Amino acid sequence: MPQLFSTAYHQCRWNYRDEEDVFDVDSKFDEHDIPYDVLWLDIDHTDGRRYFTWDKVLFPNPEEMQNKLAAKGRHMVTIVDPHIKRDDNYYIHKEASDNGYYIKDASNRDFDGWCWSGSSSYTDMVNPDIRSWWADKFSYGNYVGSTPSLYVWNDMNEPSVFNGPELTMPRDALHFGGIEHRELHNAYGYYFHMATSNGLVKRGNGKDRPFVLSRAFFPGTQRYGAVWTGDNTAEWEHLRVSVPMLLTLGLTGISFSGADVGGFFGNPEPDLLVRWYQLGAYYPFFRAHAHQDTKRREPWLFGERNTELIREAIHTRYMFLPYFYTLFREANMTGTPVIRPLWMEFPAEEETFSNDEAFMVGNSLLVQGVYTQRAKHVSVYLPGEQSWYDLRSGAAYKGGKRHKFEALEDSVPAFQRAGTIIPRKDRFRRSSTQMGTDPYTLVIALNSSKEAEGELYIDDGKSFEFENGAYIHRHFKFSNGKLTSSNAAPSGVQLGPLTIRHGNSPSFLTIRRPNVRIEDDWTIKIL
Ligand code: NBV
Repeated sequence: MPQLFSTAYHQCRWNYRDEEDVFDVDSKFDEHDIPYDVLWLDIDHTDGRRYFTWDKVLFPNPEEMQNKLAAKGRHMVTIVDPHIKRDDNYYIHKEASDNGYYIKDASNRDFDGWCWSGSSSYTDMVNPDIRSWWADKFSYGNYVGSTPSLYVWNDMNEPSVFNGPELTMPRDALHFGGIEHRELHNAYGYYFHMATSNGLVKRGNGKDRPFVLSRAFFPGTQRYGAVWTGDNTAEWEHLRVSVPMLLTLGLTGISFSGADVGGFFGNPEPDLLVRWYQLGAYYPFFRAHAHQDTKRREPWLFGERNTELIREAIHTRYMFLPYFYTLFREANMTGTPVIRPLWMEFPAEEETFSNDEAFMVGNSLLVQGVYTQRAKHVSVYLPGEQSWYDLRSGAAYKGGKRHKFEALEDSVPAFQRAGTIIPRKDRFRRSSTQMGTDPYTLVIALNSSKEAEGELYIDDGKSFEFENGAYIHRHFKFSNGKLTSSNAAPSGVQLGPLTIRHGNSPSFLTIRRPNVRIEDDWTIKIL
């Protein structure tokens, strides 16, 4: 189960140069009224790419920096890669080489390869003792300059070796137990991710859930953190293929995945960047990222109108956080992916089989990307027998049919399925943390029998207490003119406005202050 903050929006770039840059970006999000939860630091925040260290000139006060962000409910992520600089003055290298913790080459010497840190060795994460040693490096005492609001990014863990065959480790390199690299290459990144993730759990004495993003993965990775699809390019085609890639990952059990919003290489034209935000807002993992050689592209750099459009896209994600979190719980319990190909929800409809341009978020929302520049129209197939409600206008459209919509600038087409109830939080805040006690909005989309159902899962968003039953899981049902909430557990958060959609736009009913608590059993009768 991810921490709640990590399901919100992440701002990344290779690299945010120094503390001043960090504060500038952070405050510009506020100036432009754009929420975000996490600011990321890439390899150049370190002292010569020695991970677990800070460049003392660029980042002289890392703790203070993190605390300033944390005061607004925000977090930081720093990168920790597996290539260890072979420098005797670097404590990680010293300990690893003294203890014999490195992967060996075929002649049984510490494998020496070239990577970001120059001549490097790689710790043997297949060995549980070495994983445990690595995990200890994340304690606040060992990782100097880290604080509880700091989380981690594992890159290059395939492992990448610049001067190796196919840019990786030679097949005859030797691991724990004399096993050759060829036997476990695909699992190395997974073990590295596991060790890092365990480190974050350990540093908080097992209380808080970890957050670690990894580039390499393997079956089981979903237990350790999120993944992303690696170095894509700022091209329309890369926006389009992000959907089948993420859908496939979800189907393999790895739900918490995303693609670099905006495209890692190259400079997106504003239209592409905006469309990417509009689609990326529905990726399970939502992070913008860019290569160091690209032009700066924070959301406010493309004129007022584009800033407004990006703000709106990010805000949409924040609105749907309660729904996403409920879906992450479902994935956590059953493995059902957060985003799903249409055929998963509508297996009887052949028309859905080859459609990988649209997808379902859970069973209630259908999202269609816009994949061409200055698109005038978008064709959307709406499956099933029930209608679909346009998220923006509330208008209802028939299912089992392809529709041609005008491509609106302000969002990609998205629809709520009739017969569903989606929990939202509609108040505009700076970060997900600040939305903690905000009221919920239930959007009730009635089907042709005037019924609808949905769920809401809530916990503290952070600890493992949910495993001991500290959560609220409500089931909502609307039928016979009555909305009923069933199930129980403690909290104190008020239910906010209810919007009930029925028939064609603008026929919907909003109950602004139902005055009931989200954790209680209740029935609201609509006369
Ligand atoms: O650490 C630098 C980059 C990183 O920004 C990117 O997200 C990774 O996929 N990293 C790859 C290494 C260099 C890529 C050219």
